[in-house]
Amino acid sequence: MFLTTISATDEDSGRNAEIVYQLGPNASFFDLDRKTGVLTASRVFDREEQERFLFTVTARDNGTRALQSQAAVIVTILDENDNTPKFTHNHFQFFVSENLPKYSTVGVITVTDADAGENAVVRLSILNDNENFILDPDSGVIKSNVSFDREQQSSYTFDVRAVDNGSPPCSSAAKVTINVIDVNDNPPIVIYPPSNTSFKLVPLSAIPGSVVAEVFAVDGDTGMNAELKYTIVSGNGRSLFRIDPVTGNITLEEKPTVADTGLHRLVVNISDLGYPKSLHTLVLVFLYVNDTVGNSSYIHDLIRRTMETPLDRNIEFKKPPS
Ligand SMILES: [Ca+2]
Ligand SMILES: [Ca+2]
Ligand SMILES: [Ca+2]
Ligand SMILES: [Ca+2]
Repeated sequence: MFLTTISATDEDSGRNAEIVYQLGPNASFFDLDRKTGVLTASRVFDREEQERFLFTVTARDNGTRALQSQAAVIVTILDENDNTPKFTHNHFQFFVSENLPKYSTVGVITVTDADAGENAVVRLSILNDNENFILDPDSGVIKSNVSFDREQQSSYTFDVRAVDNGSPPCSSAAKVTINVIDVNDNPPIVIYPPSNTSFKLVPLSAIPGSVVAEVFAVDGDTGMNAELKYTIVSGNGRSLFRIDPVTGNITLEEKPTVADTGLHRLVVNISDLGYPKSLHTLVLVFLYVNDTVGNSSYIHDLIRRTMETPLDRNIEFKKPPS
C-alpha cells in the first residue's frame, strides 16, 4: 500500500546528484523504493496492536565520495471501527434488597471498545424491559424505577445493547438479571385454627402423647424469614400440653384429671427466624377438657369471657355446668 514519497534534493549534478533512498532499522513493515523514494506498507496494520512507527530513511548520492543525510519518519495508523463494544460479562447478575427506594442504584454495566475516538464512544440502552429500570447510556449505572417486592417478583431479566459512534456503528448485547433479596417483611399468618374462638374437645380418656390440636401458619417470605417456630407462651400452667416447635402439633403431656376439666386457653406464639428482626403472631387455642362437649354455646360464652383476661395471664378453669 502506497504511503508517501520520500524526496531529497542534491545541488550537484550528474552522478553526484543521483539519489538512492534506504530504510534504517526498525522499519521491517515498510518498503522504500531505492530510486523513486516511494514508501509502501508491506503488511496490514492493526492500530489496536501498534499505533505509531518511527524509523529513519537515508538519502545518499552516487558521488565517488558519497554524501548522505537522514530524516525521521513517523507513521501513525488511523483507527477503523473494527472492534465491537465488549461487555465485561455476557450475563450481569446483581443482587438488591426488596423495599429499596425507587431510583436506587442497583448495578453498573461495564463495556469497553478497543478502538479510538468516536469508534470507541459507546452508548448503552435497555432493549426489553417494561420501564422497571433506568440505564444511564454513558456511565452504565442501572437505577430502579420501581420499589421491589420480592413476594410479587423475585427477579428481573432484560437485555442491554452497546452501540459505538463509528460509521458504520458496531453493537453488541448482554443479559442482565436483577435478583431481589428477601427482607423479613411478612409476619406469620395463621391458617389453623381458623379463628380465635374455636375450641377442641379433649376427653378425659385421651392418651398422653396424642395430638389434641394443631396450629399451622404460613409466611410469605423465604428462607429463614419464613421458617416458623411455635411456642406456648401462656395458659399451660400445669404443663398439661406441649407444642411441637416445628409442626405446631399440640399433644397431651399427661393424662388429664378431674381437676383439669374445663376450658384451657393456650396462647401460642408463632415467630419466624428472620434476621436481624423476627416477626411474630399470637393465636389462641381453646381446649375443653371434659368427657363431652355438652352445651357448646356455654363454651363459646366462656371463650368470649376469656377475652377480658389479658393474654399473659392464665384464665381460671371454669367448671362445666352440672
Ligand atoms: Ca480499530
Ligand atoms: Ca468500535
Ligand atoms: Ca417472615
Ligand atoms: Ca419479604
